[in-house]
Amino acid sequence: MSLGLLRRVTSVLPRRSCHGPAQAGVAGARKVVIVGSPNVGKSVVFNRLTGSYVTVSNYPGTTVEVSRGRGRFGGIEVEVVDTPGMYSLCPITAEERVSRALLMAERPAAVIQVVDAKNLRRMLPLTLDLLEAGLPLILDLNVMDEAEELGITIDTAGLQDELGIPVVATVSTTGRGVAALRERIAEHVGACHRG
Ligand SMILES: Nc1nc2c(ncn2[C@@H]2O[C@H](COP(=O)(O)OP(=O)(O)OP(=O)(O)O)[C@@H](O)[C@H]2O)c(=O)[nH]1
Ligand SMILES: [Mg+2]
Repeated sequence: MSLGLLRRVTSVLPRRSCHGPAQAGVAGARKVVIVGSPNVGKSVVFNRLTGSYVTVSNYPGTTVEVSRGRGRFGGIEVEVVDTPGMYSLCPITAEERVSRALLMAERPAAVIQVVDAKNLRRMLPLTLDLLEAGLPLILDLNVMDEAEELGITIDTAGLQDELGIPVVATVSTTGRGVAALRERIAEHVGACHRG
């Protein structure tokens, strides 16, 4: 997908807000929801963002497991949710249905889409789906170590401008870039807190 096309698409997107899609919310802590295709490092990112107390439970009515932990961003405590892998917001698998339901029901203050930086082009359609849904998105270009080994360079600032959302590069296994990711999350959670 060309950046020009991305610009045209994003220019007509609804304004993103943590008060977001008009779905029923869950009372209590603010939420940060981690989404993305299978096997891109979502759970490693989740572990980096949360403390040691994590609960794993089946999503109601399914056998799909969802992990929840607590994290503190900019002094505000939030619940962080690790979702099963999804390719699209139009669900086909039970895992995708659960991930979509979580996104729509929990009114997240921030949604982190973790992508494998080696396969960015394949993962951007989900980015556009998430933006079109009006979700407060942060794009995490993960597995940057392997992308760099392959000689792949990504214009992170350019992508950020085109998409109009924060874009960070991480190597979640070593923790590289995670501080920047935490800062972007703090901005979203803080804005939601004030708004
Ligand atoms: N080299 C490298 N490997 C990574 C990085 N992040 C995650 N991995 C590896 O990628 C594999 C998948 O990581 P997970 O966190 O389980 O991925 P996931 O997205 O949660 O996978 P599903 O829950 O199955 O969709 C593991 O072997 C991780 O160690 C990274 O930044 N660099
Ligand atoms: Mg996982």
